Formats: sequence, C-alpha cells, structure tokens
Amino acid sequence: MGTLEQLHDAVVDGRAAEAVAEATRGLDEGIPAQTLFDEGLMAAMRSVGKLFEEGEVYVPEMLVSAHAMTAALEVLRPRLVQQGGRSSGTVAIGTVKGDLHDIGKNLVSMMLQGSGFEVDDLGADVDSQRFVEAIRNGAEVVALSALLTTTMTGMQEVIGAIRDAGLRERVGIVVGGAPVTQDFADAIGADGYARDASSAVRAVEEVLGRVRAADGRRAPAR
Ligand code: B1M
Repeated sequence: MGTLEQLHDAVVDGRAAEAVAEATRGLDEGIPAQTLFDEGLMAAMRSVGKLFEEGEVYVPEMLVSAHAMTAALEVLRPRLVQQGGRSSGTVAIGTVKGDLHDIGKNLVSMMLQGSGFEVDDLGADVDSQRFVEAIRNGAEVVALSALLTTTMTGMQEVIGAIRDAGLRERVGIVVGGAPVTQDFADAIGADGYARDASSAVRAVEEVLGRVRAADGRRAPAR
C-alpha cells in the first residue's frame, strides 16, 4: 500500500500516531503537502462521512478520526501555509452557534495567519454577540464557518446581529464551509464566499480591500 493510502486509512481508523508518521513519510518521499492533504486527509474525512451516513461508524469514531486528522495536519502545516510576514488586517473567525466542527475553520485560521493576518479565533459554537464584540475590538473582517445544513442559517443571524449593532458598514463578512455556496452567501448578504482554505485568504483580502476603500482608508499593503 502506498503512503497516501496508509495516511488515508490511519485517519479513517483514528490512529493518530500512525497518521503523523505517514504524513512525515510522505513529505520525506517528496509528496507535496497539498497532495497529502487533498488525497490523504480530506479524502479520509470524506470516507468517514460516508461511513457515518451508512451507519458503519458513529460520533465517537468520527471524533477519533478528527483527532488523527488534526495531528497529521500539524505535520503539514509549515508546508501548507505560505508565510506572509507582516500583519495586513484583523480577522475574527469562528464556527457558528450550534456547530462543533472546527477543523476547516482551524485550517482557514492557519492560512490567514500564515498570510500575515492577525486572527482573533473565537472557536466553535460561537454566539452572534461574540462576533459583534470582536468587531468592537477591531476586527475588520468576520469569517464564518458552518458544516451543518441546520447551522448554516445561523450565519444570517450573525449578519443580523452585526447590522442591529450598527456595525455592518465597517466590517467585511466572508462565509464558507461544506454546505455553503455562493448563492447562499449572496442570499444572506455576505460580502464574500470561499470554498476552501486557500481561496478563503483571497476572499478575505478582496473583501478587506473593499471595506477599506469604502471607509476611505488605505487599501491593504500586499
Ligand atoms: Co459531523 N457531520 N456531525 N462531526 N462530520 C458532517 C459535517 C456530515 C456531512 C457527515 C455526514 O453525514 N456525511 C454531517 C452533516 C450533514 C448535514 O448537515 N447535511 C455531520 C453530522 C450529521 C454531525 C452530527 C449531527 C452527528 C450526530 O451527532 N448525530 C454532529 C453535530 C455536532 C454539532 O456540530 N453540533 C457531528 C459531530 C461531529 C464530530 C464532533 C464527531 C466531528 C467534528 C470534530 C471537529 O471538528 N473537531 C465530526 C466530523 C469529523 C465530521 C466529518 C466526518 C468531517 C468534517 C471535517 O473535519 N472535514 C464530516 C463529513 C465530511 O465533511 N465529509 C461531518 C475536514 C475539513 C478540513 O473540511 O470542515 O469541510 P471542512 O472545511 C473545508 C471547507 O468546507 C472550507 O475549507 C476547508 C478545506 O480547505 N471551509 C471554509 C470551512 N470553513 C470555511 C470558512 C471559510 C471558507 C472556507 O470562510 C470563512
């Protein structure tokens, strides 16, 4: 069995130490970190999701797979993240209320930090008011993640809370996560949408540029 398959299987089975060893071996063999991520880790999470739908695994097994994925991701992190250098803006990020899925959000957070953004990571299951507070504390962009069809509607509530607080004009809002689409983002009045972590960095940069231009401030120096 090749390294990618070993990595995939180690994550599916929740064997964290083996997942770390296989990710390390993959890098040593010259397999690009992005390939290890896409064809090893993401493929494994898709398999786990499918097994869950088929009733072959339950929540505890999903949790140990998530742990193994997170451990292996740490090995790939330095190669996945393009180092940007200096801070180019402040982003508050969180998974919306009722949603505990945080791996995708953590990845987006990691990419933003690597690109030079200051990131206020609010975690998972985040109440709308905490995003409002983060804007009062200086966030220029709010980045929202959701993995459940039942919680993605919470994004609209966050936008409503920001509007009610009178802060909508001074902040950019970017949304993403597996069930989220560009159409949904448009429908709820978000400023940007990204389907994966690297495009999330581009979306944040673009939205931040628009917010600063509208605000008459200097565009981000990038
Ligand atoms: Co859950 N879960 N889960 N789960 N889980 C899914 C999402 C599911 C699709 C599985 C399935 O049925 N096939 C399904 C959702 C179905 C639906 O809504 N239609 C599901 C379910 C049903 C549930 C529970 C309800 C199960 C239950 O209790 N009966 C429950 C809900 C708990 C809750 O949140 N309240 C639950 C619980 C869990 C665990 C806690 C056990 C665990 C999460 C652990 C953790 O995150 N710390 C878990 C896991 C691991 C999964 C799967 C298997 C993997 C998710 C993952 O980490 N993927 C998932 C199946 C799947 O995704 N195939 C599943 C890897 C991660 C890197 O990808 O998060 O998609 P992702 O992030 C991507 C993009 O989406 C994007 O960038 C990343 C890639 O670059 N992205 C953004 C994400 N956020 C972004 C933000 C952006 C831009 C891009 O801008 C701001």
